[in-house]
Amino acid sequence: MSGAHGPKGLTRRNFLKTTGAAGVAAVAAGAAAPQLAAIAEGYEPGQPETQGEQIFRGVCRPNCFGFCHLNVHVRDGKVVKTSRAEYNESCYTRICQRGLSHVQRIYDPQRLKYPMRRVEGTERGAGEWERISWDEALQEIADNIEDTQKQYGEGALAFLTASGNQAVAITSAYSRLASLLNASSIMPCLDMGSYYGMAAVAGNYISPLMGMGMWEGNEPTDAKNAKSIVVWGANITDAQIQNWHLVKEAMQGGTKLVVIDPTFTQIAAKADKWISVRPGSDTLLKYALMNIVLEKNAQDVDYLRDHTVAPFLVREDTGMFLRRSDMGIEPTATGKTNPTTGQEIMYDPCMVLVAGELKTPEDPSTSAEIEGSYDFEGVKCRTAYELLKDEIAKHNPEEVSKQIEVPVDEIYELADICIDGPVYHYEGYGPQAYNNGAHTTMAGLTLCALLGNLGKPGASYGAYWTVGIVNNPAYTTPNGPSTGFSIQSVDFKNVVETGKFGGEDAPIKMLWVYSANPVNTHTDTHAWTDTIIPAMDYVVVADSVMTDTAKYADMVLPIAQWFELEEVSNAGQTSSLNYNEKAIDPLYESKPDPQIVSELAQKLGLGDYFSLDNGGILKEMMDTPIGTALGQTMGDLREKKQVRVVPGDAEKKPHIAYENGAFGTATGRFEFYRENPLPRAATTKVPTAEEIEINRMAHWFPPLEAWPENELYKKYPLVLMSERPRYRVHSQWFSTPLLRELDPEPFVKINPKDATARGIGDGDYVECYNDRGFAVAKAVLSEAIRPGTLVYPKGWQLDQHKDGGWSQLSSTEFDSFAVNNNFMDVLCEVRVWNGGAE
Ligand SMILES: Nc1nc2c(c(=O)[nH]1)N[C@H]1C(S)=C(S)[C@@H](COP(=O)(O)OP(=O)(O)OC[C@H]3O[C@@H](n4cnc5c(=O)[nH]c(N)nc54)[C@H](O)[C@@H]3O)O[C@H]1N2
Ligand SMILES: Nc1nc2c(c(=O)[nH]1)N[C@H]1C(S)=C(S)[C@@H](COP(=O)(O)OP(=O)(O)OC[C@H]3O[C@@H](n4cnc5c(=O)[nH]c(N)nc54)[C@H](O)[C@@H]3O)O[C@H]1N2
Ligand code: SF4
Ligand SMILES: [Mo]
Repeated sequence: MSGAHGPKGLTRRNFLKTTGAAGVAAVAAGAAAPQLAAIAEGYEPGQPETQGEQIFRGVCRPNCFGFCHLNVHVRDGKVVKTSRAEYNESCYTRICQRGLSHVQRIYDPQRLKYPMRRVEGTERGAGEWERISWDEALQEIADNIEDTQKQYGEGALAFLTASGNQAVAITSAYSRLASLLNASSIMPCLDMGSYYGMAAVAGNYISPLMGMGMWEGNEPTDAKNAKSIVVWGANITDAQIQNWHLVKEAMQGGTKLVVIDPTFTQIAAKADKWISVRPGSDTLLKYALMNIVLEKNAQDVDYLRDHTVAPFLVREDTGMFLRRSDMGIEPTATGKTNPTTGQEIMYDPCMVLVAGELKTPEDPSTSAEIEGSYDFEGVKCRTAYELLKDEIAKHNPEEVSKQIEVPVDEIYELADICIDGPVYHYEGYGPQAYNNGAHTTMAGLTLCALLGNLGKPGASYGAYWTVGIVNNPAYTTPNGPSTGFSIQSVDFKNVVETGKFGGEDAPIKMLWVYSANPVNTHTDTHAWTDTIIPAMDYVVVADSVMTDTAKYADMVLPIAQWFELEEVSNAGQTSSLNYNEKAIDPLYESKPDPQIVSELAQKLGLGDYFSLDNGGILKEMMDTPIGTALGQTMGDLREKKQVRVVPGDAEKKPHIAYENGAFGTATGRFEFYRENPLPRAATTKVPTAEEIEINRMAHWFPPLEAWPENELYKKYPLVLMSERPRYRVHSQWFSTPLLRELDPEPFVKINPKDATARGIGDGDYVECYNDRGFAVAKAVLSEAIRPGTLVYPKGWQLDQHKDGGWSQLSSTEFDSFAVNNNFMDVLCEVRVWNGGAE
């Protein structure tokens, strides 16, 4: 990128001169903000911790998946530095440039100081605010809640959250309030293609011990046990930087690295092999690989027979498995409960073929065949494996090579790598961010099941991310779950436009946003600013800075930053609960979210439910019988700081997904074929019969937009993809001076061929546009970008662009089964910016 120009007094040179954590504090001293100079005064770089300095344990918790432990250094009640703290599992002792720049984030001059109300008579988004007292602010909110619910019903009040802060006290406090008020929830649809794809074929793995393997896969520390790591659209050096050392260590031990990505990313540059796949086409590549596996007779028949639905007979008339009950034998009770549905599991085995005879797979003498068919009372039944083979046969490597623009030799080479396991397939969130994205995850797992490349050290397919189950319904839902609507964020616009959901009137009229910035981070900015927000009578945003979403609020509440309250983080890739101490008092008039909720509850006559402070809420949530049994009480956490919730040990015994062929599906097997595909969540869309068929198995269909055959392609021939910024997590740290010096403004990377064809030079301001919107950014010409694509680092606030904004260009269209944001399924065109002239 050309020409870094940061705030005055903060140059690239003086940053680079200094080193590490001390460097950050030193730069903080020279930064423009007077507060920073004041707090860092007298602090020498590298100085040992002295008397008068206290160090608190902090957990850095944007959802970058790292949840690094930090030392929060405090002097005279002020944070002067953050440095790396030891994790109990030392391989997870890490920190990055964002973790090192918290001082500037805490004392950010742009930090919100007081509750602010939109000036009456001004437009939402016009930026006219008046400072008001907490009492006034909360009274006004309480009045609006009461009026809205009285007029439109309880569900007319909705809360929306995303991944701004994954922690126990905040989530529990809001859940308790929302359930008591019977409010609706606007559910985030982030990374749900991958989530749905995994759950579809491998099941939801939920157990109190494991936590919730929402995104499953072997723990990243297991990558070293693989012969090869195959990265499918993960930008690990930038987006999952905390795991790059694990990949590097594996490589030093002899593991090969292959990267499949349209872009020649940093990690692709470090790889033994890079395959530039056409955007949105990974499912085709995976089917071509399966085709080669069968051609080479490399499938793992034992694995298929014992751990997948391969031998189950599928009825041609209904698409259901042939079961013993089809023969008139009633299902019997097992006394076990399905962890996903909560329903009792009935024993009604699927039938398999043994030497041409129907048997149940549990029969110890059976050696089920995975190939074959059977005529059952005139209904043709074929094994599920036969159906998979049909699907695989549709995609031969030569044909796929043309479709995805990857030489056929490279596909064969990749197939050899996949066959020569164990292979650690590391899936990122790029391939799943298309309308067909869930199927790439289903296909990847199916490829691995075909090869028996699951459930063993080094053998994995996935994107590991867990949530420690910290659920005390007695606290979060004291009077039972909310009766409000659960609306998916990509569907919110549809609900607002129709006023209906699930056949009922659903007039959502009041929205409260916390730990989220949907105008910026969700698809289609205009859907939010022009349809959803205008349909609300009242909007509250709780945040620490004036985000794109906060700008459209009627009331903005300043929240306490992460180190200003006690918290427990319960998510991420480190398999643990992580403890965050309160280091300083909340700055200015800011308050922790749970306190805001509690004070509001007093005004709503719900005060009795909210007598606990943060520490009290945490105790209530953690010191449950199960928390005590598992050693996860607040006492444990305060003492140990980190408590692993996933069995095993990060280094010696990393978590292995689907170990011993155990899957959380209804059959307990890997279901590459499904009898009864269900959408991930209820929406305003009713799945068609064709969509149901498509969702029985991983299936190739083109992305909604990003495909050359699409009509829109003639007008908008460039696929617009985002990447995670090194210097922000989504929109967080957007105003941190140190990071802005390194990364001062929005840019977009263009292949020189595409740029030249449009008269675009390096450093020109360009406008990327389509029918939905536009964004202006600096052009960076780069051979690393696949011709026909553009790549922009995401997460800049709207007013940081010369004009427009990236999320204006994406759409709220979604796949009715995966119900996911299609962040990358976007076509656009680019031209030199005319400076805003009409
Ligand atoms: N610094 C930083 N770290 C972050 C975040 C952040 O905002 N900033 N966000 C966090 C969150 S919530 C998430 S979900 C993760 C995401 O983690 P990643 O998925 O690793 O991050 P991305 O940068 O989105 O990388 C996706 C990659 O997929 C590629 N890609 C796009 N389309 C396709 C395709 O069709 N096929 C293939 N094979 N590749 C494709 C892109 O070129 C890109 O390199 O990062 C987390 N970490
Ligand atoms: N173009 C494009 N857009 C994307 C993606 C993409 O690939 N491409 N990826 C998407 C993905 S995977 C994700 S996960 C989303 C993330 O989307 P978001 O969760 O909306 O993004 P963030 O910017 O991390 O956080 C939102 C806000 O939470 C606030 N916050 C932090 N801590 C607290 C707290 O304790 N209390 C309150 N009240 N607020 C707090 C932060 O200040 C921030 O303004 O972005 C999505 N957006
Ligand atoms: S931003 Fe992520 S990687 Fe960086 S210090 Fe924080 S948790 Fe760790
Ligand atoms: Mo995400």
